[in-house]
Amino acid sequence: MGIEGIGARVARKEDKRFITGKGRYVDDMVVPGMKFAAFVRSPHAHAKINGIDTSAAEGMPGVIGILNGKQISEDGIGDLICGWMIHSKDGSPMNMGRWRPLAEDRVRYVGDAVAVVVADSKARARDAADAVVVDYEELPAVTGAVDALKDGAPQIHPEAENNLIFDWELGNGEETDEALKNAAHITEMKIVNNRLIPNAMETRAALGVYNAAEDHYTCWTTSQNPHVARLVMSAFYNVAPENKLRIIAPDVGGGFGSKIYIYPEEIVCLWASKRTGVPVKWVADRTEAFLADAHGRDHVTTVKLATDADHKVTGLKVDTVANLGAYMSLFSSATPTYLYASLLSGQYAFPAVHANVRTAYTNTAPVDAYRGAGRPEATYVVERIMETAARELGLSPAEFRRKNFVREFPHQTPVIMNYDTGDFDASLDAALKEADYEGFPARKAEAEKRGMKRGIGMSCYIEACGIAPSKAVGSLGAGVGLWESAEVRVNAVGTIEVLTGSHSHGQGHETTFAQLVSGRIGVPIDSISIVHGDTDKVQMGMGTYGSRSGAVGMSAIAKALDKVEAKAKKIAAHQLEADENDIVIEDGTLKVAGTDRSLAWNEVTLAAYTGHNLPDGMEPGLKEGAFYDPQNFTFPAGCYICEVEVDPETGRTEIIQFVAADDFGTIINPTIVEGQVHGGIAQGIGQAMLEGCLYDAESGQLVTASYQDYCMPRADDLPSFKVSTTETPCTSNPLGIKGCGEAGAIGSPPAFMNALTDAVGHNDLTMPATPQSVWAAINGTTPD
Ligand code: MCN
Repeated sequence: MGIEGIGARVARKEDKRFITGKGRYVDDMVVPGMKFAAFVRSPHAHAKINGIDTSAAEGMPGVIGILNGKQISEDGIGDLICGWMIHSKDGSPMNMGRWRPLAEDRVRYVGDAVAVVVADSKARARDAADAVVVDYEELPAVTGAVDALKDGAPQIHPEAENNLIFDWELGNGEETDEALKNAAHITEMKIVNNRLIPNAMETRAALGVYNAAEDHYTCWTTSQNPHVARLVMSAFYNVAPENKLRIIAPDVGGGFGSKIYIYPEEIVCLWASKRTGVPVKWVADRTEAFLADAHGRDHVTTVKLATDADHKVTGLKVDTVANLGAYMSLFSSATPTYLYASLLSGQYAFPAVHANVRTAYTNTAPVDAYRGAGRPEATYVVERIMETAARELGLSPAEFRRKNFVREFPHQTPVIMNYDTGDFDASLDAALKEADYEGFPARKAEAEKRGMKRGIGMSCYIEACGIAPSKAVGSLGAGVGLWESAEVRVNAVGTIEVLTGSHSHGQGHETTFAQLVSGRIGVPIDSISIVHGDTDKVQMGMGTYGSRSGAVGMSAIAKALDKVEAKAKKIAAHQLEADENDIVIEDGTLKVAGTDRSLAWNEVTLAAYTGHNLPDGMEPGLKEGAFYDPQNFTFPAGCYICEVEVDPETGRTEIIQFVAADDFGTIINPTIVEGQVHGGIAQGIGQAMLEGCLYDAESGQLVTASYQDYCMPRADDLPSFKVSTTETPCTSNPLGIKGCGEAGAIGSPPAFMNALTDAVGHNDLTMPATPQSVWAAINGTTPD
């Protein structure tokens, strides 16, 4: 591959190893003497542990050790915590219950880990884990957040009375109430955002190795942010001191948020390695993934939208109950608060917005960020009610939205966010044109003749990526700042290694990050290596989530490149006897502007290391690092239009077309961006049409614990998406990038549901809108 800069459609460099089966995942790692872990997990949603009998299991073939919660406590391993402190509106801190890596006296959800067996094979470890007898005393369970907050609900943690974690608010409450009082029209809805299970292709895995000779720990793990894992395991969980702990996240087969957190299993594998004296590997099977990966969404919301006589929105009032599951996962408190309520203003100049959010413990798996993390939930609320209000007012949904768009930037919303740029008319216009919105009535009439119900719906989403700035998010309760680090190491021969704190697990960083460097220096893309995912190679980083790696990770690289280029120019100027300000870097050469005097890039890099002919006082070498702390979020936005046809005989919905017009600011690689949008839309349609995580309300059993019951979207559920982009560069990072990794999953569910409700002619449908529920909605019955 040659020189490929920003904007080039470069094929993903990393795909060669992925599609030829050469990726190296945690399960591919083999170390001498390695043994295998299997977890003993609770079959009950809520129970007291009266005792654990390991006698039968201990004698089974191949068993090396069986370890439990008492032992992990004895060794001083700390509680798992949520790192984002939220205060309730009365000023009190959130009520965080204790989460032990192995439950000691009580289990709180089906799948809660109680003990671990280490044996010489995976199968033997599993057999012995099945032979461990735990004496449980069952307790009543509650799985829904609304029920959990009712008087008399089973108490899950002594620290959280009535299971309430916090009762929090954001926005201008009085103005919103006033707007509702004076409204010409009020639209009101109850909205459920269904619970989802992440389902990354590679399940979670960990390989913990304690080296007693060096008193050193290594953990290979499926992490989106190995450095945060090291920091948290060291500073908070007391697993190992940071200087003696190496975390490696090699190739990771997708995460979608579910691999941000530090789960009990990686802690236990490291600790068990020290306890048993052997390296310990664990790879989740798919059932464990369903049971114990952090789930997503699960909000119940009532929302009111006030409009005046001129059809301008005057206020939005939102009341949400969010299910956080049995324990507070690492970022769980941020998702239903600052990542959710702060986007309830949407693309609109709403003068007043107020959100009240109550979060509850339930006897279900922990809930945390899942592709979009709060932003799909907010967009679903805003875009469902905007469409519904337009219908109630007899207006075109497009024109009602247009009437309320923000057009002046920067725009301060009533819910914290300050939108730097955007052009919402441009994406709406592009989507309307591509979807042939005007031609829809004719298509509907034609479908009716065939006995089919046709509907069209849209969503104009905005989201916030690259949480920033560190100082502000710190004051809002975040335990860490969300900057990023980079180091650009230029070799003597001119090839370049870029070390980054971002972590690629499907997003194509090895390609896009290299494009930035290739374009700036003029070095072939194959001469640039991206190094990530290993705390011994890259000192520190904040990792990948919140669609931040382009805007924040690449900006750190750009900052380091500035320093590299400045030094290279000084060297060239010295050798060419010119002023450093006259040197330009173009196509792999350093030229004196306006002359024919130049040096090749590799002549300069060689000079940097031979060190014979450098400016006086200059240190040899060419290697620079930078930390980049963004000053604002980026605000990608767009318009999605979905058109569906429903067969009233069967309730089956077919998506006839799906149009996406997105604004991601400057685009580094259009092919990668389109891939991100495609994947996101597929995930969003999965949520809207097919996927729903269900717990049995009485027993607390996970009913959807396999692919027989949990339906993921497949190719034949989806049309060929029509995607395009408009470009208003972001003003808060040097590259003008806005994040693209989550947009599809954020914008698509409301577009689909707006189309479907348009087709069936009423709003009584919730996600997932399965054929059964659509049929029932058409025929006026309630689905079971
Ligand atoms: N990019 C670009 N131009 C832009 C913006 C981004 O070319 N204007 C490129 C970036 O350089 C990067 C990719 O697009 O190669 C995604 O960038 P970005 O939007 O910054 O997102 P991140 O790299 O930070 O990835 C995180 C994001 C999130 S939050 C989830 S969830 C998600 C997603 O990425 N999980 C994924 N996409 C995923 N894709 C795969 N295959 N697997 C996952 O687990």
